[in-house]
Amino acid sequence: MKSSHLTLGEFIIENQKHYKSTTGEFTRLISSIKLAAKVVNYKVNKAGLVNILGEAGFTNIQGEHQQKLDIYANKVFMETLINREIVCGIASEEEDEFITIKGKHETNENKYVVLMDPLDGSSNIDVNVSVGTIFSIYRRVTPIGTPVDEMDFLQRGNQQVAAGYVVYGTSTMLVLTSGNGVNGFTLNPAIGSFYLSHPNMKFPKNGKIYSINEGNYVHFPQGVKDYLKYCQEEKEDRPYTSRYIGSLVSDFHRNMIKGGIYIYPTSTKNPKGKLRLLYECNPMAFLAEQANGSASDGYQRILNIKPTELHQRVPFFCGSKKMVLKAEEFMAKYPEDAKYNEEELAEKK
Ligand code: P6P
Repeated sequence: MKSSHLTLGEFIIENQKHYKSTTGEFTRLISSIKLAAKVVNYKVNKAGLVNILGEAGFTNIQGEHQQKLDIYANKVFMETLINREIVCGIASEEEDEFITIKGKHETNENKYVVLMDPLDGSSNIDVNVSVGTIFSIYRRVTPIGTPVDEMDFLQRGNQQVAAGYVVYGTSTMLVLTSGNGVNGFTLNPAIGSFYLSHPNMKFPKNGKIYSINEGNYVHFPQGVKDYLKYCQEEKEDRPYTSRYIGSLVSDFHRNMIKGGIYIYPTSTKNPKGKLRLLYECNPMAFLAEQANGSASDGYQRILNIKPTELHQRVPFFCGSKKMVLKAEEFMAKYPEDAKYNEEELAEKK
């Protein structure tokens, strides 16, 4: 069967050995994420037509106003995963604490936990800009059959079993890795199936696009300011192009196809950065590395960072390997800025 006609389900079956689905649990888990993505996709694409836009009047643990679609997307992914009893625990940007999933008989023999940002970039919905879902999958580290514990979620990113995102854009795509490269699947809404459209996705080694909110320039650490000046100076290969749409998944996706770097650094406004380590930076870093890109906090590999709390934030430099390396060269001149989470680590001692 020509690979371009493979559905996501067929692709996983064909690549069984890579998808660790000894008991089919993993396949069922991806299948439930696929279903939830289709339901959210339908709502996101209809958002302009029904009275679901605008503030829901609640805020999440980040203190961010929750758009109604945030809440809706969280509900869809949670219910789909819980109803199918495929995982033993879930953590979400929209939930203050992690959720333990009990089985029918009060025990749950499943071995995977899922962490997710159900609708990232949701402030873009009202202006019809792409948004996305980000997910990260781990094997639990506590005994199967017992209630999950925080340590099942506070695992380093290099322990991820799989990670991916859904980008609800001009077309809806599910981009997935389980440690053997990155593959992109495009939804055919007429049929309701995701088809392999971007096999073996790779970041170009270098690129000419940088994605950062330059409105925060005065608040950036000096290393970031120096790197931005480097990107903007008149040289044979520069200035680069600035492209930032305020939606991590969309900026990442474009940069992976065209080559580029995405940066959300610390700033005086966000002293630890804005993006969350567990369900934004780790999954995107896993995808980046599997696509020959890289991801750091400006100083160390994102996937090596030991998490200390569920919603912790880290600075994020991610994209074409040579661009991330160059940015890190500028950051290295200011080692004091590497200590952005020092007091957090001190508290944990
Ligand atoms: P700012 C969306 O809220 C998000 O988490 C990312 O998707 C996006 O890249 C970033 O924050 C935008 O943040 O501060 O530039 O508006």
